[in-house]
Amino acid sequence: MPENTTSVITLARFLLGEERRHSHATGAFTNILHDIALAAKMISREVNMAGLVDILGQAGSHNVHGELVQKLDVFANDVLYRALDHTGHIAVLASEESEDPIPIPDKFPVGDYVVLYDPLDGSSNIDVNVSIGTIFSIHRKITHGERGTLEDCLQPGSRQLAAGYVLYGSSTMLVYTTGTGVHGFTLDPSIGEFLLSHPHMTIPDPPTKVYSINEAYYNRWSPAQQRLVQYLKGEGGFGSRYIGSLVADIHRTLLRGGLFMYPGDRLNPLGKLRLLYEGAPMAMIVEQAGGKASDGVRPLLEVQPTSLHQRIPMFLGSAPFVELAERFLAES
Ligand code: P6P
Repeated sequence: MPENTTSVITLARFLLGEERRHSHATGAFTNILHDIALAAKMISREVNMAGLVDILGQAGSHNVHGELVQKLDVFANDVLYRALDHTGHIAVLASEESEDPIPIPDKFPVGDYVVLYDPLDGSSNIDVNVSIGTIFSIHRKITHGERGTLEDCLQPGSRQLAAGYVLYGSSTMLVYTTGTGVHGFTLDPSIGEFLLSHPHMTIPDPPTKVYSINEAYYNRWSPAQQRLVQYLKGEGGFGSRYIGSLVADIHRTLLRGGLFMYPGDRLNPLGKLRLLYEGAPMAMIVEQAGGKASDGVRPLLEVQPTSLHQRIPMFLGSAPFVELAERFLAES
């Protein structure tokens, strides 16, 4: 065997290995991750074709947040629903694109798991070919009825069984954690398989001194937030990188280290990003990779959701940098 060859491990093979390590595993969990991966392959195909077919442009309708919906958004939302609705593992679904929880149709069996997803985050970047992503979060049902309810969706991030994202970039990557580390898989479109490419992803130490924030909102920030960014770009000696697509910005932060911030401001005190579909899953991933995730005051994973689409300020990345941000923000 040639030196330094790496084994070819498909996502399916890896999931089976993980399942074997948990004696109580029923395989339902493995199947859900497999179903999400199938949807990801279909979305990847459309995203990569987007520039070639008339799928770009606004679908005309608006989502629950008043944002224009792009046709790929609609496609991604539909594909994820159809990959999960009939499997018999799901009690209830929730999508960032849907106002209310999505029940499993009566004609299908239900199960014990809750899947929340942002089907295509960063979709405003589709037309300019900037990386976009799918984000997912998996909980166990906590109510006693057969079918899941809103209460099953409103669980704190600390109770997530799994979280992950798919990054549709120069390559399509699926990154997920089930609480025992973070693992990355790269899609080989020629064979339609996600292959293990980034086992046990951990944020580098020492981290790269990069901060990531949209500075166009500087004048709306609190004085403490302004002082923090002034320090980072001045005395702190940080560089700046901001893609404006959460999955891409977080993926870079995982691989290089740094500090991603989307703070609240005087117009939007809780910021723009959603706790259930963006904050909680990304917080689980970053913390499982050895980083830290905060809302500026407390751990993101401890925030108890009160509504399906509530927003949350986000400070994620290398632990020393998140702690630095918290210290600055603690000063009035
Ligand atoms: P802003 C993309 O629209 C998104 O939802 C996230 O992917 C991204 O992190 C954020 O919004 C960018 O927002 O206000 O900087 O354009």
